[in-house]
This record gives sequence, C-alpha cells and structure tokens, in this order.
Amino acid sequence: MKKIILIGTVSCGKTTLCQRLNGLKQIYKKTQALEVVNHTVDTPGEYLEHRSFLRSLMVTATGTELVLFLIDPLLERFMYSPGQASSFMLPVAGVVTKADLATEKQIRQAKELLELAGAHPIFVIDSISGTGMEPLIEFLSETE
Ligand SMILES: Nc1nc2c(ncn2[C@@H]2O[C@H](COP(=O)(O)OP(=O)(O)OP(=O)(O)O)[C@@H](O)[C@H]2O)c(=O)[nH]1
Ligand SMILES: [Mg+2]
Repeated sequence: MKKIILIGTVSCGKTTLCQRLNGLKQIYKKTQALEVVNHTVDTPGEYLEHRSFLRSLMVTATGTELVLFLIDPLLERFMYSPGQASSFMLPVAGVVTKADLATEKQIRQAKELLELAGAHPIFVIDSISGTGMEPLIEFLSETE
C-alpha cells in the first residue's frame, strides 16, 4: 500500500479511516499528535484548522507518496483553500467521509469542494460499515 498522510478538520474521520485501512479495532481516540500506523500518517485536525501548523503538515507529507484530503459532508465550514492541493509536492486524492449520515446534496457539495481544492480522484466512504472502501483500497494498492 502507498504511504499516505490523512488531512482534514477535527472529527472528520481520519483516525476511523486509519483504523479501517490498517485492520484495527474502531475505537474513538482524539488524535493529539502526528501518528504513524504502518503506511498511514494520521494527523490531528488542528493541523489543518490552525494555519500556523500547515507547514508541519507539508513537511510531514514529504515522507509520504500520497496526500488524502478528507472532508466531513455534514460540516458547513470549508477548511481547504481553492487549489490547496498544489501546495503539496505530491498527488492529492479526496475522501468524503460519513456518507451514511449525509444527504446526496451534502455529498455532492463536499465532492465539489474537494475538486476545487485540487484533489483527484475522489472517493465517498462510510468508515464505520466500510461502504465505499473497496475502490479506495484498490487505488491505494496501485503501483505506478
Ligand atoms: N457514521 C459515521 N461516523 C464516522 C465516520 N467516520 C468517523 N466517524 C465518527 O466521527 C467521530 C470522529 O472520528 P475520528 O476518526 O476520531 O475523527 P478525526 O478526523 O481523527 O478527528 P481528530 O483526531 O480530532 O482530528 C467518531 O465518533 C467516529 O466514529 C463515518 O464514515 N460514518
Ligand atoms: Mg484523529
């Protein structure tokens, strides 16, 4: 599997996705610091929300092969800037989480916002049941 870094706001579902990708038990644990789990780097949501931490995300990302921008479709606020993907010197893909809780409209809007941020391709998942995980896992397993 590609070495990836998970980025997104507080509670958007980074750790839950990390646990699912790594076959770990799904238990809630607030991420307090950068955490490496096998090929996945999990980050605290504050690193995206507080602009002064953005540089740390970019430095940490250099040790990975792919950035995943996660977005919680239930959130009204949008934390990615248009074109933000280009500030990482790496491919950036997008993940809409919590598809089980969102309306079709919310999912469509979240996808549009990820596109605007420059993420491609975009996956829609429910990390709790695992719905939508297969295409994402396939993509992460692809070798160039
Ligand atoms: N229903 C549903 N709940 C989810 C999903 N993904 C995450 N959650 C829930 O959302 C809450 C926050 O998830 P986390 O994975 O801890 O969020 P995080 O992005 O790691 O948050 P920080 O560590 O604070 O940055 C937990 O209660 C999860 O169970 C999902 O796809 N569907
Ligand atoms: Mg977390």
